Amino acid sequence: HPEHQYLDLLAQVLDKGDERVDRTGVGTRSIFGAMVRFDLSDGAAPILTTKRVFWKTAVKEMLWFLTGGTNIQPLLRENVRIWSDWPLAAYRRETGEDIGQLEFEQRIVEDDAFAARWGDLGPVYGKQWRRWLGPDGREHDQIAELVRMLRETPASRRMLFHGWNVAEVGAMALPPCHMVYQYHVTSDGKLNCLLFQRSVDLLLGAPFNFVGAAALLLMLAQQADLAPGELVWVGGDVHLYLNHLEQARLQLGREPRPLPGMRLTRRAADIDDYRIEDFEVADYAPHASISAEVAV
Ligand code: UFP
Repeated sequence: HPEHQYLDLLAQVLDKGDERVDRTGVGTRSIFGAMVRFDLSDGAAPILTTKRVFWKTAVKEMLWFLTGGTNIQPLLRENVRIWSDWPLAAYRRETGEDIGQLEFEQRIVEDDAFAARWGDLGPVYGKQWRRWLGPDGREHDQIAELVRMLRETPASRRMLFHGWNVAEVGAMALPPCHMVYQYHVTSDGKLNCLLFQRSVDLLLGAPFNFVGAAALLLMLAQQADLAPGELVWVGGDVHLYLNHLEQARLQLGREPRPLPGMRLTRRAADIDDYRIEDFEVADYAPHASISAEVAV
């Protein structure tokens, strides 16, 4: 079962990870360098079954990246709250006001001026993917260029897009974790993706990142008239936060169930035309969800 690759990694980090204090102050156990491969060609999706993964949230996040947006307002309007911690922390720090998360999120949703002032994350993923600013002032749409290459030069070894814009990393709420996506087309028309993720919260981040990358692979394959192939995921610093160890042990005690299927229910006109309703996940019967705190 492909999920054993993830569980083995979880066990390895739990048992053998190097323990140290990290940026967040929470502390982690970590290993450096790991690979997980998922075959999507038979319709299976890398949505873990040993706990419930809220796959729609991950797909909505991916769709939001594709819009090129960097403000959390549209995410919150879709009830996606995974990016709220950073703007909230900035608001509290700069105003000294001890506002609650729900109240902060509500103000972002209802008040456009407030959202413009406090909801922006800086030039994160969406900006770099769709509007990477060149030295001549021209913006580069890496996703559109990728789709063009997949169609026109599928044997190319240059089909990738990158989030790590060195000149702008300092202005981002969080530098890209899922950093570079490279694509590869086989002679029989299958689309493979290799995602390099420099930093991996193995309990909370990775399961989401698998789903986002798979959703993107399905969209790109459809746009280039290719069949889904393999998702190869490579992690750099792969870690478990010290307040996630119990959850990891709980998950490791569970037996994986068959992976669900994921497919697109409609042919979209272009890469900007996808909606959450276009994604269908079938036969997902996971173990219960496992809650854990995000380290900010
Ligand atoms: N992280 C992920 N996946 C993501 C994301 C963040 O695992 O998609 F945005 C985690 C990795 C790490 C933290 O625990 O967020 C980022 O911290 P740092 O920038 O110090 O690596």
